Amino acid sequence: MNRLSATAFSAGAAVWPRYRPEEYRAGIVHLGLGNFARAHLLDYTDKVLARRGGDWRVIGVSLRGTAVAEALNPQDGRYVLIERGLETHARVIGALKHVIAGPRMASCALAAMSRPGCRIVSITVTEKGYGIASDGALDRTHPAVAADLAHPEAPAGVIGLIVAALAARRAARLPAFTVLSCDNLSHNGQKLRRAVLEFADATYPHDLAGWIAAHATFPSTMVDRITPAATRDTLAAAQQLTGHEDIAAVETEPFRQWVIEDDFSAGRPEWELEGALFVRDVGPYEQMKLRMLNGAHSMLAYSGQLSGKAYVRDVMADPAHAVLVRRHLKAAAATVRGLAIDLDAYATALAERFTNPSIAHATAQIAMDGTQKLPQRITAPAMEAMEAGSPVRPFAFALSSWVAYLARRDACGAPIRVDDPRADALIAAVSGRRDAATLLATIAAACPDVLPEAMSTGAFGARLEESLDAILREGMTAVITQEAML
Ligand code: CS2
Repeated sequence: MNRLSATAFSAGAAVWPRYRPEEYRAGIVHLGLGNFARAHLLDYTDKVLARRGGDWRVIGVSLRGTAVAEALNPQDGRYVLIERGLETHARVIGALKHVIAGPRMASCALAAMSRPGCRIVSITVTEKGYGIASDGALDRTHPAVAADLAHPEAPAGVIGLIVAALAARRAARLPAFTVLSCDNLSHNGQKLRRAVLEFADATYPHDLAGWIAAHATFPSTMVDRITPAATRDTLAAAQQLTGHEDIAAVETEPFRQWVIEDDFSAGRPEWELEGALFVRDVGPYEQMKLRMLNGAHSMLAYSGQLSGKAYVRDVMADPAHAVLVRRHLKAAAATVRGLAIDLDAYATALAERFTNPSIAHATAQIAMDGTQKLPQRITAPAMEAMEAGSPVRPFAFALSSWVAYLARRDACGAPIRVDDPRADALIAAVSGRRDAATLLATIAAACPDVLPEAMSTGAFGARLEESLDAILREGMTAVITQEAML
């Protein structure tokens, strides 16, 4: 069977580009071309190109491995996006121009970002990919940041690349691009700006930081689309839907949302034509989404993993567990301020999205990188709920589920390695310690940004210990049933 490409004849049930992608040049360099970017930024951009045209195609960058380039470049950047809801819809995306991928390609990425046509550098590298500490400062111990600080002329990390590209643009008298972070960090643009300026200050003379501060913009964004990792089934479906082999196909849900601060230094596609919402302050939207959707996700991922549920939909199929999801959504909603949105309706819609039987979203995938995710998803709302006197039990349950997940043992009684950039510290904290009080104390000492003193002591600390103790003694399934009956 032939591979999908720019010259492939349209076949199958998929919708093929209704414009000629090759007529347009690239205007966006996207760092971190994973499934999410392919289901979100590229989907919006592709639809706007089909309506309006413009030099806004996307050059994708993925410096971790060459697989993305090997999949997409022979396909001329084409891939099929499969939306799975009550019905299945598939569209061949034409907005991706080509991909620069692999650890040795950082200089090519830098060249693409330094070209006159690059007007936006957008980013989805996940929370851990930046090198930004939870307080928003540059994390100089982050491996990519440390390497780029030592060799700022040959960067390979996000912040180093942005600074070097902006330095090259300034030297060439080119305008600065907009830096558009699309990851689930709170105040993503604002934090990235601070870290970029700190890096520029430490590495480049002649006040590059001042030039960046004056000319580049860093709008914050809230992004949303549940996009599981592609599987063999995805590729089989892609083949059936397009009549071609596509090894870069992505599956996603029908829902999508994008809220963006309208602050672009060098223009932007009219994403609002496709439903993106441009606002002055993304803060409240981002609180709503991070605390409700992502917070509930993290809770159900750890408790799901510990009660034998491989997918989010399996959690929702267990009535008691689904009660805990709704309880979490309600407690999180109580901490969201400043939005004229019906949060009950938003919570109901989230529970429906989690239930989607056609989306196989692995709880193991969401459980990854807890130390990077929990501060904005659970810790921040829990602290605010404590101060406001609103319900905190759901937050305590989420955190005790995480600690119990970290403390899992294999058949030989050894701790199971977790996927987290701070895995070493976490494993050291849980090894040999089996009672709830000691586990909580060691985790709090290792991760004060997840479990600050105010939460590991006092009334919240006592609730946390009681909850963890119950999970360790009675097992997660029993605790879910008990909690749901309260
Ligand atoms: C999930 C998110 O993996 C995770 O941690 O919570 O990727 C989530 O699916 C997206 O943010 C949805 O927009």
